[in-house]
Amino acid sequence: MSYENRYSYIPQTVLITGATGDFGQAFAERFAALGCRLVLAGRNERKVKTLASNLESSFNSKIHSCVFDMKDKAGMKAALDALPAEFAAVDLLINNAGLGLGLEPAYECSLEDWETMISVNNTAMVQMTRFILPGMVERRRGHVINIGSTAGSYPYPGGNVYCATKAFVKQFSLSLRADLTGTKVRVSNIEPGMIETQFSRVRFKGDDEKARKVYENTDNLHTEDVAEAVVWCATLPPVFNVNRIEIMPTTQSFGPLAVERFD
Ligand code: 8X3
Repeated sequence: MSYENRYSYIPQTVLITGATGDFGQAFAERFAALGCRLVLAGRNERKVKTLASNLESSFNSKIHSCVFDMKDKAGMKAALDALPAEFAAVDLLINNAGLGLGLEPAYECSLEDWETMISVNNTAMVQMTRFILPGMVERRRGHVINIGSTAGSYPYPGGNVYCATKAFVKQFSLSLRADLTGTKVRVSNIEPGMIETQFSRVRFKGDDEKARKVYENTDNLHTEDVAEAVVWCATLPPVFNVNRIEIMPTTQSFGPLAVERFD
């Protein structure tokens, strides 16, 4: 059986937000290897163009680069309106752009960090989905894969708004399914736990030492592991909708609920 024949269904045009991030690059590589056309969205033009040209030379892929900031709704809309015809019929949207900022308690952390997380993880994600969805419904072909987090189900100290944004992503994904009954459009929420990426470096604002400690002295999962789950969902036969997948390294699990005790 050839590599491609392992798959029951292959999306034709895949739009990935946050394409130059660790997850984004891993997803882009896997879908490029499957021969999909890719729309790579990111805000750093040099990084988007470099990723595009690497994938073009490795996989001979057809790639369209979109450069805009997820917080810029007009820029997002303009980039989507300007998609060349051969990239316009997006049949897989991967809402991957997102970030965690800070790990301080709710009464001490930065309000601006909260606003940024809500803006990227939620507002921009729903805007992108709303722009792309009508075409999928009209063509009766499409799949929205959201990158949620185990943080959307299991709160932890300092997770405050990050956890809340990912709970929103989970419930939005499930609610979309309710609206999309009868349209043949699929929705999946992929919910990674601790994965060794730049996530902690961003969360700790470049404090490499703090970020490194998150992943030290344990066995970690990597971006390819999450990409495997995304590709699995996206290449199942159209009748098969994966609602949610939670992924954790075996080394990560659950702790007891906190109880305040008095002396
Ligand atoms: C990132 C996973 O556990 O750091 O979404 O919140 S976690």
